[in-house]
Amino acid sequence: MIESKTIEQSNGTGLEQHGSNVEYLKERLASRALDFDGILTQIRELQIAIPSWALGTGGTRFGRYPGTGEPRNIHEKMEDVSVVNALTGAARRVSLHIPWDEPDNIQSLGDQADELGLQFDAVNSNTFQDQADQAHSYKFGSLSHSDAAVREQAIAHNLHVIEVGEKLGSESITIWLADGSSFPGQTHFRRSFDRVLNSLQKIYGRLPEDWKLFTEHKPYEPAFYSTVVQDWGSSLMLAQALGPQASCLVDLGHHLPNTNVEMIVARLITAGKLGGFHFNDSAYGDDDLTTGSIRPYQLFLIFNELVDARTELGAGFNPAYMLDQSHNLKDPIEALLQSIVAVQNAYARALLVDRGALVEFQDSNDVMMAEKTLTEAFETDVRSLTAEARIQNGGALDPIQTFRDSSYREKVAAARSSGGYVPPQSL
Ligand code: AFD
Ligand code: MN
Ligand code: MN
Repeated sequence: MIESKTIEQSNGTGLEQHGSNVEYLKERLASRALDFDGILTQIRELQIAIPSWALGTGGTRFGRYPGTGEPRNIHEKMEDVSVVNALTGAARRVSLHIPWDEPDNIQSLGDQADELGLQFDAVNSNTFQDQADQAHSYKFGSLSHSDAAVREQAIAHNLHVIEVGEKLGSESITIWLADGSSFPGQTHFRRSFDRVLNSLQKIYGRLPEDWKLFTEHKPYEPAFYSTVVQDWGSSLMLAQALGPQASCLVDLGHHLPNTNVEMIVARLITAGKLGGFHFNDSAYGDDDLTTGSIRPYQLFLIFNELVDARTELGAGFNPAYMLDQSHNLKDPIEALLQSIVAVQNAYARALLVDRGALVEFQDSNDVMMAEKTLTEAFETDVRSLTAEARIQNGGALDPIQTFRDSSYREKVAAARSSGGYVPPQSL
């Protein structure tokens, strides 16, 4: 069982019911020639990184309504991540945003991570905001800027982010650029793109040997007319030009409405350039809503591509998973727990797809049965399967309820309002 100093695990009376649910599902899966234990192991191995910026209450450009007991610094955020990990057994890694969560003391952050059983995932650079001490503004771009001095500053920032990550044991950097234009004529499309590639080449040239570099595309916002890394095609061009350590990161919210994201995933797999995901959900744009809250079927179809690719490509096919959400209304810890469960459920369902049958139906053009092969898996109630994976990983049967029962938020609210970082032992 994962130890958290602040969460008491009480899977309680629900366990008995859970046991019979598991037995029932086992029988059902056996009748479909599916191996419950093998699938369970795969779900237990799924890890989803938590970004440091997801622990505080998010906001919109219209306002922010902070909750009580929000973490005030990276140490308190680490403590919150350890709670998410304790309840799910699936969130061992933290993705740092620099400079928002740049540690004053890298050593003490590393020590805290060790103590909490956490590790560091991709580091994220930020050239979409000006920082107090910087010489040049990013108002008109960063890695694509027309002025070489601004580009150099943005390159130096990315190199610094890599340096911080190296000290903490990260092995990848994710670069999302706000660079773009809001009016026709504002920028030269081809030259801007060339400048981004050129700048990225300088960063890539200094990338540690065992590191990966992910480029994240996004169609609009904050630039409203064009963005330099607008779509997966642009991202793929960059990754291909950079080299083998570069690949594309798919943020589910970074597509225009009705885009077939699962097909993009398949294309990037074919190109050998699918680096990872930022999971979230959206109805319109980069809404950063809870994963699986709007289009659970799409999430399943994405995992269907991933499971299919893994079946063919083996363990070497290993994209990075992270939640990139903004929690405006929900308690951030609860929203993260909900998202992890949603990802686990989508993955579990994808593991149930009868791949042999699917290929046969596809090849014989039996549209109905091919589609039914997917819906059969999607409509299976896998909740007891993913709950079992969590329990076996030391987590909770019902993470949100267990979190509420623990009164963690109330406890930290008291400690956090009293000022200073309060180590968890004293809660
Ligand atoms: C952006 C991107 C990117 C970035 C994050 C920062 O998705 O992942 O790091 O949000 O808030 O929209
Ligand atoms: Mn993202
Ligand atoms: Mn985003």
